[in-house]
Amino acid sequence: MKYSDEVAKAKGSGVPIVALETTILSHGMPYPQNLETARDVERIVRDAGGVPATIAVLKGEIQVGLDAKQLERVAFEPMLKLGRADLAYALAKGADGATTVAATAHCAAIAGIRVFATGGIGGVHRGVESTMDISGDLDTLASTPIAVVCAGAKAILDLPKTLEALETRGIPVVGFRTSELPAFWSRSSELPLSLRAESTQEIAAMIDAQETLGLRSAIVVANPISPDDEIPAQTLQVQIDAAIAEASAARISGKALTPWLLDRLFTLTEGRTLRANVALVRSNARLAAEIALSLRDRASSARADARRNTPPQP
Ligand code: PSU
Ligand code: MN
Repeated sequence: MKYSDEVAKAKGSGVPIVALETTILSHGMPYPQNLETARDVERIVRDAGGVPATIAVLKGEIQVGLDAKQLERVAFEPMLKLGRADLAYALAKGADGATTVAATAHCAAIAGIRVFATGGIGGVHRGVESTMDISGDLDTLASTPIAVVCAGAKAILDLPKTLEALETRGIPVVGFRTSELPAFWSRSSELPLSLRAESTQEIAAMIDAQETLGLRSAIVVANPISPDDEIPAQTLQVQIDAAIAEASAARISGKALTPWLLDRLFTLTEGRTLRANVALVRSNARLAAEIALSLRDRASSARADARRNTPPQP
């Protein structure tokens, strides 16, 4: 594992760090919009007072934080799509790979990073009855202590089953100022969430409590896309159905399915889904940085309390 200079320094000085994934760049968006988005999202985290740790595997080494050259490489060069199951292979082979939510969460947690921003997590695919296609993100999040800020799960998935699968795995899904699971490009899925937070302080308290309780699962923070950027669910429904039918007719499956559907929707909507995707990732990065700052504030006030309560040594 290698840290960028910026991340290494932040680790030493307690500056809040936000992990960022790279599959969304290399397999989820076309070039050059992916590179612009990556740079933008990193700047948003820095402007909020945090340090971005964009994660990828380069020449068989896990890079936590990428320099400008490395970021360009991830956006431009062909990369493997690395889930958690593929990490060891990429390391052994000395390969290049972009990390999914699962692999990024795992690497970030090992690096001691507690907050991670992405677009949408993977979940249960439609037609799971015949394909058994359930994203590895779900099982990883069940056993990886990190807060994942996302705009819910992609609407190309079976969202009711995804929510059930999260519940079964003991992964809390907390709506940020919403009582509904957001549907990625759309604010609403009409699926109720029972957990809701109004502030980043509440979420930070939840992250600390989860740790104190010895619970090893992630916390999914569901942050709806802003009303200005959303594509209403009904508008997209026809195109999503068409894209899924085409994918199935073309026998697209496995790792290729999610990137294929995202790319097809980009074409079918004449770029609207990509614009919404970029907007929601930016918004998630901002919220993640604010949560990381709230966590740091809790830690410093806990230290101040401890000092006050410790009698001076004779
Ligand atoms: N969210 C996006 N775009 C993406 C993804 C998520 O906005 O490309 C990626 C993430 O890396 C996620 C992966 O982990 O899709 C899930 O892929 P699969 O369904 O094959 O598990
Ligand atoms: Mn899959």
